[in-house]
Amino acid sequence: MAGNRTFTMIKPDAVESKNIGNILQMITDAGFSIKAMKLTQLTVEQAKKFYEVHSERPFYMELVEYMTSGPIVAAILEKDNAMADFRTLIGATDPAEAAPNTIRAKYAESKAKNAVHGSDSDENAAIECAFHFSDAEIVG
Ligand code: IDP
Ligand code: MG
Repeated sequence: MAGNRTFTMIKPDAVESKNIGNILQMITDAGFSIKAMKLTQLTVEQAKKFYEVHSERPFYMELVEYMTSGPIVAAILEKDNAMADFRTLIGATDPAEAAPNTIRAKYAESKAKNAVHGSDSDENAAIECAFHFSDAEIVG
């Protein structure tokens, strides 16, 4: 494998604002290879399960409602140091605090509607890739 893998979603706000292409361009320009990708819409059950770690947080139901409100693009990305480098590329959760030229600084609307997801550990990356893709859907 050329590097290791992380998982991303282009979230409903960024799909709605027609930034799928701009965000994929930033991702590939930063050296990530796309190993799997699909346009899909999460069910409430899927979103609740995906974000289960946040189930005690006050914003949990708002997050589930938002993540199921429209289509998303789910993808598996590969690069050396993929998880950490992708977190750097996306920037802080709140776009007001995200470094300039990060995906969230450029395309996120708010701390809730923040354009993209990125896995926060290699262990979670593997879980999240498997949550959305079968081995047969991963190329190479
Ligand atoms: P991350 O996406 O940068 O890892 P997390 O703290 O894991 O941030 O939160 C998961 C997602 O929950 C965020 O990306 C954002 O969409 C949403 N979220 C986080 N904090 C808040 C909040 O204070 N209000 C509403 N939504 C939030
Ligand atoms: Mg997180």
